Amino acid sequence: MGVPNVGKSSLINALAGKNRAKTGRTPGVTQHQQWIKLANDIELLDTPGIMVPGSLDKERTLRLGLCHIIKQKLLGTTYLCEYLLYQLIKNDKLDKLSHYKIENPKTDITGLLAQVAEARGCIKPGGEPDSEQASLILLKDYSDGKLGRLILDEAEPAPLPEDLNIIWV
Ligand SMILES: Nc1nc2c(ncn2[C@@H]2O[C@H](COP(=O)(O)OP(=O)(O)O)[C@@H](O)[C@H]2O)c(=O)[nH]1
Ligand SMILES: [Mg+2]
Repeated sequence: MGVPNVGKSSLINALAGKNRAKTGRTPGVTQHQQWIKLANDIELLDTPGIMVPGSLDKERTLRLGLCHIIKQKLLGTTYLCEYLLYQLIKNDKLDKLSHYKIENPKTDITGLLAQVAEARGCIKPGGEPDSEQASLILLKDYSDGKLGRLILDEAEPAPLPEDLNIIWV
């Protein structure tokens, strides 16, 4: 069991040594429970992903969307790109946008998506940049690691156990 799109079905396939369970890069690929037989009388049950009940705060929702744990189209791809841009700025990684060979990438999402659209030839019939298409490109490139590694969570050091004794030698 686990949240969507973390590799549950892929792990079962790896253990089974064959591709019995359907896998894919978006959440909701596994729609039904499916028993998969391994050797030696062991069966594994593949299940659709489960989410923590209740509502999540806005930022957690966006983080899960960027990782394809919540469907991106449900949240809005432009909105997700805006959060991705915020994360690139916050982590001092705007230079990763050099992937698109854009001179002076804009730091507002409307401007940036127009630049990506032009760089990738996504132009609507009237000649306007297709920002929707550009947002899909940006999100896919992030997922594929083409914009570098970006940790979305705030990483806090784990507290040390109270009874820990450190002996310096
Ligand atoms: N990089 C990487 N990708 C993985 C790994 N395991 C699964 N994936 C990919 O993650 C995506 C989701 O995998 P899937 O098995 O369908 O996840 P599920 O929804 O939890 O069953 C697929 O595109 C897999 O190819 C892994 O160990 N490393
Ligand atoms: Mg699955």
